[in-house]
Amino acid sequence: MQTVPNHQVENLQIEDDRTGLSVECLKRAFLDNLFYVQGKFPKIATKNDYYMALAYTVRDRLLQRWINTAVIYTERASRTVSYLSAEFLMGPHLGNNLVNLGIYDQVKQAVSELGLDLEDLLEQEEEPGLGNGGLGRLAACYLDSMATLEIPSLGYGIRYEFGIFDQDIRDGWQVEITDKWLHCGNPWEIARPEWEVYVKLGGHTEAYTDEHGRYRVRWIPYQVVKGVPHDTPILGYKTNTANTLRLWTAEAPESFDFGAFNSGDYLGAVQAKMVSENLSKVLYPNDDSSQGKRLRLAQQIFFVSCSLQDMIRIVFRQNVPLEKFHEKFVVQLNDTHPAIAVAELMRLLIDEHDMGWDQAWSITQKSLAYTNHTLLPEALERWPISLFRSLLPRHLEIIYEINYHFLEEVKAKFPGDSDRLRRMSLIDESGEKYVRMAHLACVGSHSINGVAALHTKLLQQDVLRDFYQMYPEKFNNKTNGVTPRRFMVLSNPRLTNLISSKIGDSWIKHLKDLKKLEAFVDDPEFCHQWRSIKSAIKHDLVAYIQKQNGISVNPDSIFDIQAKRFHEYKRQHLNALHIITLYNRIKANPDIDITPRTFIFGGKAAPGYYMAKLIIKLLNSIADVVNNDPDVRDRLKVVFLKDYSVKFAQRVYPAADLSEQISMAGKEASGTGNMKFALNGALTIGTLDGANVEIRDEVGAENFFIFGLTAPEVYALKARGYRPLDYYHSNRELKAVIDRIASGHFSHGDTQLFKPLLDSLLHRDEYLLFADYQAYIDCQDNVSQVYRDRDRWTRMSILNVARMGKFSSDRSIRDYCQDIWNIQSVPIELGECIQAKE
Ligand code: 475
Repeated sequence: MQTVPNHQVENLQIEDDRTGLSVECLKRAFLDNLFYVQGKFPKIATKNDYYMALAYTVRDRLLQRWINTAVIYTERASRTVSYLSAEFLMGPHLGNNLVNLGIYDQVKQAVSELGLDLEDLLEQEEEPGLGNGGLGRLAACYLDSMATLEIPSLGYGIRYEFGIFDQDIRDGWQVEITDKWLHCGNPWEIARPEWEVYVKLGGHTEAYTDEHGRYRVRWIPYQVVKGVPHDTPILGYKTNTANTLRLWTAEAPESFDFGAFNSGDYLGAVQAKMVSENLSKVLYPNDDSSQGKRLRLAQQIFFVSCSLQDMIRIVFRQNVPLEKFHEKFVVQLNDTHPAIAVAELMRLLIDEHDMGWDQAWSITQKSLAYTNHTLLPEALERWPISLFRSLLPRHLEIIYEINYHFLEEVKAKFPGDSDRLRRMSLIDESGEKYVRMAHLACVGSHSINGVAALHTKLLQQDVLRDFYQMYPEKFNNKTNGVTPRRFMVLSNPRLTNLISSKIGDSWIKHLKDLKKLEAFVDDPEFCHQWRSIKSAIKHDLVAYIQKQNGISVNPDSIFDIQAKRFHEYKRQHLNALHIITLYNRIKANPDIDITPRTFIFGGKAAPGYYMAKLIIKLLNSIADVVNNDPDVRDRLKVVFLKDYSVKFAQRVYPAADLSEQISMAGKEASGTGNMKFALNGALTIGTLDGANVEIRDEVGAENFFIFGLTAPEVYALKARGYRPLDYYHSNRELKAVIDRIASGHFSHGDTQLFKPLLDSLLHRDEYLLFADYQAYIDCQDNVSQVYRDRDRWTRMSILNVARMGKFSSDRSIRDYCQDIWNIQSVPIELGECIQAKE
């Protein structure tokens, strides 16, 4: 569709009621939106109507910035980061936009003068759960930081109709419920049907000779799907920059099945429509595993092709020659989920835009950069060749050709090393043939990065070792970060205000400024305030737990929290072994002096991951027994908070005393929850894994509870031959814990229920719980001791926060900009373009 220049429209003044920030103006605008957009008046309005009216009021204020930003980027054809991710775990938009617009307090007052409560309205928002965990949330933090740093950027992904499932707990087991996040409408997005694109799937290819006598390939697809972009503005913190998150929905093209319609096969045509729409129907709920499902590959090519075609459209619209695609865009691949971009960009340039192979390859490599997020072998994506060919016949041909050139390069660099060729090939030919997506991403990108120093080192030494030897210059580390806007300013206003009252508020944009807090660590008044705030927040969580779980919790106990996806490598069950150890000590000696603790868990398990679900059942079973045993006398409480989400996380991080980061060393790529907890003043008990290593380096070993085997020790132990039974037989407390579970004590006498879990520990223990058990218990005993010295604990807490500056996602993004993206900020002035140009 053409845009029509219209000077009358250009000269329109944007009305004040859509931009004004005074309380009076906000009230007027709110009522106006309630009436004209939501079609309600106060007498019959529901809470959701009020939420929607407020959301539209806030969106109006974003639009002015959004349009200004788009105009300036277009006029200047600014270099742009394109962040391709199958997941964006954005969390609720309303509160975050209020913070970033700087109008939280005005809006609170405005709605309160209308007899409403802002917290109530915030609670009303259904969050877009378009991600599983760390990887999706990281993408969201990065969008926030790019906007805040005024970096032109587009997030590209899928607008799943159903995001990550809602979790219920029934009889202690996880039950999955579909997430209908769109059922009340989504006020934050604007559909852009005028920028729809088409994606081909299936069918076959044909070679032909074009009018210049060149060899060409034509792809005759079996199916064509339409992608429609839905845009959400991403506002920076106190800047005018509003970037775009562009999510694609899949639809059937109107024309495609006319054949079927006309032949009277109405249901067949509708069927084809449903098949198309399936592509953006549901988020795959697996975190850290890949199952090689056809629909998943179709989702990947769908959003990658839509996004690359969209970028090419933008290149043309801005009069940039296609040969300069890589100067206009740098495309960051968030794991291998979008790695098909390597073949798709080649295909678009060669087949659709007549470019030669060498030039297309050079542009592709210069444009793409790849971030790896996992060290788990089962998470490395591979697609069976037969499946790949049936869905993407042309891409397979292109991949074969890339592979041919690539293996020639390897041969030239390492002559006579056929084993290396086999290991590095883009095609795994050891048994059934597979396409290896990580290899494709490595070959097709100019940058390969891990997400924490240790992770990058392990990639270089182990998982991607051959590629490191081949292309050492491509490898770099970009330690993850989190946005302090959502995870401090919005979620922890009390601590935010205390900090800002002492050191000003520059830290919100320059997190390293938190360092200034160190000057107050010996100020008793400040320490007292610090402690009262933590206590007040804990009281709030106590009330919530009472309401949600009907469990009364002692607010003076240690709030010991593990909140993350359930996975054996993350070892929630090691935490369980500690709980039972303390329980056993109480049972053996009911008068024992134990520092009271509340163990809080939150997190989902992949629906098909039986062991993870059994661990959830175990925790809930322990909770039932421990919380109701009169001997325990409220010294221990175990709480499983169901349906962990971003909204929920914001409530949990500020209340934590102790953050559990206890993965087996060498498995957690980085972790980002570890950063959010520490930023909110929790102390960490953790292994030397992922970013824990760097957090400890920053906050100081004396302010961090470290335990367990290091990554090299893990490898060494496994190489020696690990025998978990030896630990069981030689460690009295460990044996008692295992025996207690095996006896049916937590399962109403059922000795079979947890047997699969116990068998796996006793006979394999892949994640070395038994090897780390004693070190963990000793470290926890030390935590309990230290907690009794409240002044010391508070001091450690303050120093943790003061020294967390490195872990802002702003720092991560600055590093990406400098080392990978080669991009500068583009500040946005308000009013210079869409307001009257006389
Ligand atoms: C790491 N998700 C964390 C975080 O870098 C790290 C995998 C397959 C399919 C769908 N989702 C996934 C992940 O691999 C993932 O979330 N990885 C996590 O990325 C951000 O902090 O250590 O486990």
